Amino acid sequence: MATKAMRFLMAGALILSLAGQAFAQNKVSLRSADTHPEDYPTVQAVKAMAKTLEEQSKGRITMKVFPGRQLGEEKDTIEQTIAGAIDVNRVNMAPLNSVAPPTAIPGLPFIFRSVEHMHKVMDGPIGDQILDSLEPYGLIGLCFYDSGARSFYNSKKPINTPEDMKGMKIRVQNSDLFVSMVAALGANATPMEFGQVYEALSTGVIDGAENNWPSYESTRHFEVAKFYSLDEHSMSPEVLVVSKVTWNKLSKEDQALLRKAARESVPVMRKLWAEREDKARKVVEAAGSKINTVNKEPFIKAMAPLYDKFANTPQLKDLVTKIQAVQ
Ligand code: BDP
Repeated sequence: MATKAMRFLMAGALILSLAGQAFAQNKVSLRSADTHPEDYPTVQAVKAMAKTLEEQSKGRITMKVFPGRQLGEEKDTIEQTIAGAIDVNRVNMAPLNSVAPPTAIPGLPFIFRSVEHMHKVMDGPIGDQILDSLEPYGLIGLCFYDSGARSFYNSKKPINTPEDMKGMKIRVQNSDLFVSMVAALGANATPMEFGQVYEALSTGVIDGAENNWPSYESTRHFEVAKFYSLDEHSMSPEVLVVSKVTWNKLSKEDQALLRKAARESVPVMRKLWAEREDKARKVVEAAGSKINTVNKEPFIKAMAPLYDKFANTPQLKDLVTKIQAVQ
């Protein structure tokens, strides 16, 4: 027979263990994927977010960032994020175009007049509408990060007009929009994962690709494709998403914390991005890249039909009109 004192102690132990379990259940540890290397602005921004999360939750929420494709190429990590095997993912919008059509709209050629225009649109209700468009497909959009403007680069010659691109094999992201952009210029689009581009350029499987300054530099593509032609055809931004499977396991409070920490990482990213664009440009110039500016008019004209092709519902057309109207 247990004595009164023993029963008291046992009840106390039970309460402590239940409280411990509740605390343990509240612990959240997240895994986040990124294709870029450790020192890239997107990776550093998500790390800043992880720090904020840890501080604001008093160590209860942790997030480990896996850079450099450790969790796979973007196509695979997107699938895994939708399935709930990866919690958080920083990707470009392009590979999400086939998942959620509204994500293609900010990537449309020359839709933004400037970086300021892009910030104003993506920071406001239109940006929120695009983030929300991911939810039916199993992803919760948290925030956008800068990605500058994407331009063509190749191993053959400077591109001054679309005619210069005739017959060139150009790598694009896994996105019909990007395939169509390159096709509209008379070149052959080759969708390929980011991690395969260096080798494909150096072996001549492709003649060129397209990206912003920091990616052209960080991948060292400039070593094997030295002509960088600043047509700046797309400003398809980066986006940070959470798996809906993970999201549904979080309390309302933790969901709010994640949203807040992500938003707070945006100005951090923008500062790092501006610095990195400058640095990347200097690195590739010093390494002998041949950079030329182009008259954008013939590019704008050649790619104009893509607006009807990709903004092909009243809702998507409205999105285009609203973006263009933002002053
Ligand atoms: C970079 C994006 C990255 C993409 C890559 C690409 O930051 O998310 O994977 O382009 O071209 O600018 O695949």
